Amino acid sequence: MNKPNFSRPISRRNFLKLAGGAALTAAGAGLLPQYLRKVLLPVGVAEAALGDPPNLYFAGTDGWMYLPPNPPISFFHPDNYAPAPFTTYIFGFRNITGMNSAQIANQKMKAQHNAPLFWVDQYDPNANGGAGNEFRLQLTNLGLQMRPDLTDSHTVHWHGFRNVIPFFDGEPTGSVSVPVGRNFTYIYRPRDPGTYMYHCHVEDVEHVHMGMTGLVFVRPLQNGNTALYPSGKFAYNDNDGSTGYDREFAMFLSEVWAESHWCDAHIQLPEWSDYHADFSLLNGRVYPDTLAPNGSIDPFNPVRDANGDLIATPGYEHLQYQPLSALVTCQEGERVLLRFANLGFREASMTLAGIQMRVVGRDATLMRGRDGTDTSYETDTILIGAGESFDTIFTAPPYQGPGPYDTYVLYNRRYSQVDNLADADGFAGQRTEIHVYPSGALQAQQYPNDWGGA
Ligand SMILES: [Cu+2]
Repeated sequence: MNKPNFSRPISRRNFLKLAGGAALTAAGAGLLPQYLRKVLLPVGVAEAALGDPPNLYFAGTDGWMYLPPNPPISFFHPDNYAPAPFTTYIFGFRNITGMNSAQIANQKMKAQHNAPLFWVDQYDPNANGGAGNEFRLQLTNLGLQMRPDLTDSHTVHWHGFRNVIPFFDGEPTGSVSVPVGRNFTYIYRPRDPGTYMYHCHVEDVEHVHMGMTGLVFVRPLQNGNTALYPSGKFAYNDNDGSTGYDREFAMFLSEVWAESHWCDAHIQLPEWSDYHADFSLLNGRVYPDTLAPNGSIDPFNPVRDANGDLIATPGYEHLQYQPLSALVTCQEGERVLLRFANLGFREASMTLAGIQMRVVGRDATLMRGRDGTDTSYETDTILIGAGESFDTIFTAPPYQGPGPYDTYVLYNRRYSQVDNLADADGFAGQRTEIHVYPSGALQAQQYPNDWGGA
């Protein structure tokens, strides 16, 4: 934290950075002069509130993940530093909520990709007896084990979140960021339901591409209204039940350019204008790993070992740090919400073969004109640019059998992104499956991307 220097005038930007730095710890907030505290902390947030336990606690660090090693890409992939079964160096986040300090320290070099999926409720000023339901996300920075020379800070920036003040932007020249060993608590009052993505905004071409990216969504106040749709679950405040759904699945698109990951591990500088993705990933995996089971993905009920480490599903040890499955399981007749977000650098063209999807939201906005006109539409393909999100709902077709379920394919129809430069037996990319079961075969979903006991 820079020492305040009041002997010369400070610009508004430095003023905010200074105050943000002071807020880096709960104790720091208490050091703010009264007038600064009033101006700079969100309304109603006293230092006592900053000391409340956060809803989630994340750490930024580096680590290893797995991508199919065959065919190898020059000497960049698989990385010869990578401990088996892993292949690829990453930066990323981990959910350390509820860990003790020893467990937290153990998570250095244990980043995951994509970053933990999480969700928050739309802000309701009447919640908690009128106290509201602010959401607190605390962030710490464990440093980069492979690159102690890089003392980069990290931030959490909700891309598309309509709260454009430096506290939430995370871009380091105009905002607050979290240096190694420090803590910062982001406090949100989300007012616009829908699907967003989040990423670290420091050195963002590098930190985003290296894996500090994930999906976050905001649940609408309309949730719980079983008169509009029996499940009481909605994507938006639609007032008519049109965005009601029975199951929901996050579909997060990202990319890996193997050379840049190798360079970061080997203390080399990648030339970012040479960018070309070798791998296109869906929920941090490539097909057929996209179909493998979830690890512990409910951020509010995390399951870990005694050291705090993620637990690999037996038989899928290579996916220990890629816990989010992309397999969709549902029963015939159910409405299924797919929440797409793309934080690769290229456009994707996601096709659901044989089932029409209805696009009900784009970029966290209900598809409805200002005069109320319904602008939702049906399609089997959505074209998602980098930084865009889509909410689509499909109705699962009748189960036909034989077999326990019917299979439909969800894939990126851009050949280079579903194929990932592979030969016939090589690694495949952004492709997964929809499994449609007969009625009564599955349990209700416990959390997004849950298979319902399939
Ligand atoms: Cu970062």
